[in-house]
Amino acid sequence: MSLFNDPVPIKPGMWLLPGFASLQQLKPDIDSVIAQAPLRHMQTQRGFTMSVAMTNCGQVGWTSDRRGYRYSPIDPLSGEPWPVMPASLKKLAKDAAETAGFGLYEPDACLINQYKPGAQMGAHQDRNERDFSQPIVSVSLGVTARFFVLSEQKQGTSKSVDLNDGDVIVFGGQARRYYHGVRKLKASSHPITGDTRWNLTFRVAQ
Ligand SMILES: O=C(O)CCC(=O)C(=O)O
Ligand SMILES: [Mn+2]
Repeated sequence: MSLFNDPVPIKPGMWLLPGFASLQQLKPDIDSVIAQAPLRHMQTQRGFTMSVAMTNCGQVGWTSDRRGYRYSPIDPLSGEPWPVMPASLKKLAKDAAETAGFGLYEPDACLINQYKPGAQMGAHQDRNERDFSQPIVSVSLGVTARFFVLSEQKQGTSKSVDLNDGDVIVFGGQARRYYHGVRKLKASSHPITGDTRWNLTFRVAQ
């Protein structure tokens, strides 16, 4: 492993792995997941439509509708199981977790987020998973976005990090319940993804 990929601490339990992921390697497998389970803008319980378009692969997928957030083994759009998590994606998540000091990571869910200019994700905790001892691995591809993190409280001063193509964040331990989100994506262009940012969020959900 090169020095370039040495983890950079963001907060206790939260690590940035600069340039750890390769868009060229992952994009065909992301496209294949999307061909099987199309991106969609989910509804929240309160009736808002999310600005980020999402889909999933893995044994379970994260979904939201007027009944709330949950993991489901079935894609509600198709009534079929979510696409299998491609080996390339799973390997990347396992390698990233290990590099950040979390060994034996076996994610069963990968949420794929697509951000177009203006899309954002408000401050939230990832808390629909059963086992909080397992970290989250979050991969950024394409256009740069500003990620922010708070603490276990939703208020207070946030710390911001610009996430560039290939950057990976791993958060576990005390950071596992930290509130985090993504600021409104600025209009910008990436040679491969155009105006788009992709994020892959791996979890051990069940
Ligand atoms: O897009 C990102 O960088 C964060 C995504 C996220 O926090 C989530 O999907 O829960
Ligand atoms: Mn999250």
